[in-house]
Amino acid sequence: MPPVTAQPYDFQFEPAGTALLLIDFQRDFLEAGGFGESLGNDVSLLQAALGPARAVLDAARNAGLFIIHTREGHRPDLADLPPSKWRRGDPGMRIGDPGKLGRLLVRGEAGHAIVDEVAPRAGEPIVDKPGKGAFYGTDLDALLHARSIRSLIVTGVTTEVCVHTTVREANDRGYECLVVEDAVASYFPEFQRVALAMIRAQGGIFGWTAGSAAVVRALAAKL
Ligand code: TIU
Repeated sequence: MPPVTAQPYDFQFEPAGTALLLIDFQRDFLEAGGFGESLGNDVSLLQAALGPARAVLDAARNAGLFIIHTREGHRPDLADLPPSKWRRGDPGMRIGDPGKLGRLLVRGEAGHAIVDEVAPRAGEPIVDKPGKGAFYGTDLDALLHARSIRSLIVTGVTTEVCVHTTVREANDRGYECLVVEDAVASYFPEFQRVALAMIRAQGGIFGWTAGSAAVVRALAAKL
């Protein structure tokens, strides 16, 4: 089985024990008028991750990997929203306030949906998460345990927030994480660079990183 050519060294994985995570590819983060823009960000920077993420998603589907999508968002009554999270950002555009894509970061609103390019298919679980990490307050660990998953290939937005938090949570739970460099994106180019460097530094302190082409090549070789 060929490994993925990765940093700090090759990433070994078995398809049956590996899941692809697509983190928070939601309109709220990628499109104008959503939560990401309400925080003052240029959301167009995140679009670059969609093509590579789609390529990895197609290859993972072909290879039969377990595929899990996540969405960050809150209950319509905001009962699961800590006041500390609500208070951040522009006081005129807080979580739950109406925006061009519906109420910001609220489940069921237009902005909460995953963008068409990487939309889930039937049979691919969607994990709704109230926090930045995909393990906090969710059944993600149970979904992975039920399939004896030990390795995660990780894509999504944003690199230094929800991707990083999730990879750190996964690493402490014993999962081996490969972050796909061009299938994750940040609103801040310098954070993108440094966040990826932080994962693979110190002999892979949180995991591995590799480009989407290398991941697609390894997945195709396993067919
Ligand atoms: N603000 C920011 O960069 N990200 C988030 O708030 N959530 C995710 O990363 N999904």
